[in-house]
Amino acid sequence: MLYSATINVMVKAARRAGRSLKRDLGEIEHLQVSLKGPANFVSLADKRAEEILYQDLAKARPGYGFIGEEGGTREGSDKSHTWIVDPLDGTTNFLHGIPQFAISIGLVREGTIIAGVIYNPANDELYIAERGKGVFLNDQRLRVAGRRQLNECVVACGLPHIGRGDHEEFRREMTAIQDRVAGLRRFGAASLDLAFVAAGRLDGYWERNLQSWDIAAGMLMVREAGGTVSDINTPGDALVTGDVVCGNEFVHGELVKILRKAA
Ligand code: 2AM
Ligand code: CA
Ligand code: CA
Ligand code: CA
Repeated sequence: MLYSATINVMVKAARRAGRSLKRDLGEIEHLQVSLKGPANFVSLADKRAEEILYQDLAKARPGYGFIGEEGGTREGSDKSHTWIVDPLDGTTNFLHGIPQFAISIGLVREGTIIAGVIYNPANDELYIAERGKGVFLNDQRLRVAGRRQLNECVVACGLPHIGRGDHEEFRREMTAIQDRVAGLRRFGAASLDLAFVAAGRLDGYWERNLQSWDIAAGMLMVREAGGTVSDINTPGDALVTGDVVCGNEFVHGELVKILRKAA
């Protein structure tokens, strides 16, 4: 695959941050783990990875804005381009040595996600998407799964975190979906859940109360794989609301129906 210069910048940054995460993996006693809020852990691993991503991305595209989970928003002179970065998505998994975590980099131009890179350094899986050009996993083009029987589908979700979201509503949604699908999963890294839908590993996925850095890159990947992604309650933009549901067109439609009824 021949990728654009921008994708090459993103991939290089993701791989360098990935090496940092791999060095820190299993070194929990040296990582100064703390809580930002209820059940929201942050560690030196998150901060080191974000600093690498900021350094590399800002150096290559000096004017672009930068939104990172740990460093907040840094304005740029170019008001139309913004990086949206999660340096470590799945911190809880990472701190427990569970190899389901990733670096997620999205690039937004005038409100539209135009490029995304998600990299899991634990298994060296690298997902690359560019608007209108498709999505690739380690250079293999991806396509969402084609299943049209919900009872054959494997669907993932995210659980509401302590102190956030409507836990009763989630239990109603989960029960309603569980009754209709072949399998329900909860992996704990939103970016990879979306990438798995793009890869056809998962038939669908929903989660509420996410942040733009969790989903910017992954949402583009689902779309570029031919899937549908939207807000749960309205046809609106999940990047803004943080309530995301996706799958192939059929699965997405079925999940939306069940979730709205259960809410
Ligand atoms: P993180 O690891 O970058 O924080 C899993 O449901 C998703 O929610 C992950 O993408 C995770 O991203 C995020 N997450 C984990 N704990 C959270 C919390 N307490 N509040 C909000 N988001 C959280
Ligand atoms: Ca976090
Ligand atoms: Ca995250
Ligand atoms: Ca994070």
